[in-house]
Amino acid sequence: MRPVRALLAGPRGGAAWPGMSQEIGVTGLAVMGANLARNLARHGCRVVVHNRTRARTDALLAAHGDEGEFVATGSTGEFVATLQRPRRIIVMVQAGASTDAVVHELMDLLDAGDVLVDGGNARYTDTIRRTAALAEKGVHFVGAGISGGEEGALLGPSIMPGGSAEAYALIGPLLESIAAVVDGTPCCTHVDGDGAGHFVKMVHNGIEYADMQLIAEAYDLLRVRLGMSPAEIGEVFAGWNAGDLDSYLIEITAEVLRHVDADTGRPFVDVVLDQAEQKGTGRWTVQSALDLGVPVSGIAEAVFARALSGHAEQRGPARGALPGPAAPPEPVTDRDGFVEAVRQALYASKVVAYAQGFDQVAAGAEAHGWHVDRAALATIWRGGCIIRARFLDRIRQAFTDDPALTTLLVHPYFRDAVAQCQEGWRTVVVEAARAGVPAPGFASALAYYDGLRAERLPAALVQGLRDLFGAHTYRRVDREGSFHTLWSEDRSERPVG
Ligand code: NBP
Repeated sequence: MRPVRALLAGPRGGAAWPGMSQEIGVTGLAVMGANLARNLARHGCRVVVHNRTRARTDALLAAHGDEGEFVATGSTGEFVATLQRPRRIIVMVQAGASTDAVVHELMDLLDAGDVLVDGGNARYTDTIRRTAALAEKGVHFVGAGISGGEEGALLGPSIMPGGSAEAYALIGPLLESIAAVVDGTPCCTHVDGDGAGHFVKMVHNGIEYADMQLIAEAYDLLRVRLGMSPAEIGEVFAGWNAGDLDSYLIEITAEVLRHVDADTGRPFVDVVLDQAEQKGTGRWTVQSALDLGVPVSGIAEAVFARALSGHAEQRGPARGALPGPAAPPEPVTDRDGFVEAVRQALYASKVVAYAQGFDQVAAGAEAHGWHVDRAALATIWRGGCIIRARFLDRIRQAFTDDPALTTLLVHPYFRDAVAQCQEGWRTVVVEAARAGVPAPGFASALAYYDGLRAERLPAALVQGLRDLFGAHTYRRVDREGSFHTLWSEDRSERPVG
């Protein structure tokens, strides 16, 4: 076996675990579990590994067994029996029924004080349920959101563990040692109790949906309105990545747009079916936001845009039947100006999407009695995860300046940054509508911004309608209390309650 110390810390890895005697079990060795196990081994852990199908375990050891100290086990019983107490186990299996099956099997074999970490993309309500069930046995259950895909799992992900403080004391330092590191700070923090970790991971994924939708709209507008090639747009994105928009998603957009299909020689984006798929975390985010009453319109538009793209049976007939603008839009004469306007629309809409996501985190925390430090969350999203971006440092600063900030949009930095983008943002939304190019992310973000800053909203009329047809009552601007108008009688007003 090669000396473990020589293999420590990949390019984004954290500090080595101090003791070298630390031990952890990983069960579920598909791409994420295998890479996490390797990351742990590279950081000096003795990693006891297990997978339902033994072949995966053998493949991991054959390919990477020399990267650290691995102990292969064949059955769940052997896996648990091999681990030192208190046992620390990370489960990396498919979320849902598979996680329940694994947790159920392990539950009977674990003892009070053991820590079971679910690093999969579990629904946070499932995590709350599992935490309560394992607590009855005194087993600590930690629902940990892990972001960064397979590369992140290997080189340093962003980790969002929930669970009790006691559990974090047992597992946190170990997780911090394998997380990405930004400015010397590991991208891992104890989010708060039971489902808090998976809740914020869900919102993280929702923001990721919104971010990608906005990027796609920017690409589409540049392509349709300016006739730019994907490779040229890739160059634009690469340029943007050197400024305020600097982020992983902008960086990989440039890469995907420059990619050429080897078979046809055509731009890669032109040979990919235009129907985006989803695994569910975006949908969960919107469902939760609806329950919480938080308007995450950017995330919702992104989820719906993917759904619309997938409805081929509607898109086909509509393509020929629904007319677009009567006259083709005027060609854009100021091409550089339009590119800059699209950049502004992208930046401003992105700030709105992140602001809405952080609002949902605050609302979820309040509803579930968690204390989630939004500055700490922005800190651990700066590296390792899919939404890592330069401006998360600004978000961290904003919530550090004012932990009770009602919306990111009113923090002076973001207020001014968005204000500077406003003209381009409005121009792009108008241009998109005129040209018949769908830009639901840009348009709804702008509508949200205008809704927030409006002196008066037409909600007053909505209240009037509700009172007329359903006697739902209303409040007045000039008096306390609730009122109802006798619409079908003499239209006099009565105080209610
Ligand atoms: P998958 O989500 O594809 O799951 C495959 C693993 O689950 C295999 O190890 C498989 O064992 C195991 N498994 C299944 Br399926 N049913 C099982 C059962 N009833 N009992 C025991 N094991 C079972 O793996 P992944 O893509 O590595 O993702 C793992 C987790 O991490 C998921 O929850 C995923 O949502 C999450 N995640 C993934 C990413 C990503 O980029 N892929 C990023 C972040 C989080 P087998 O080998 O015997 O079939």
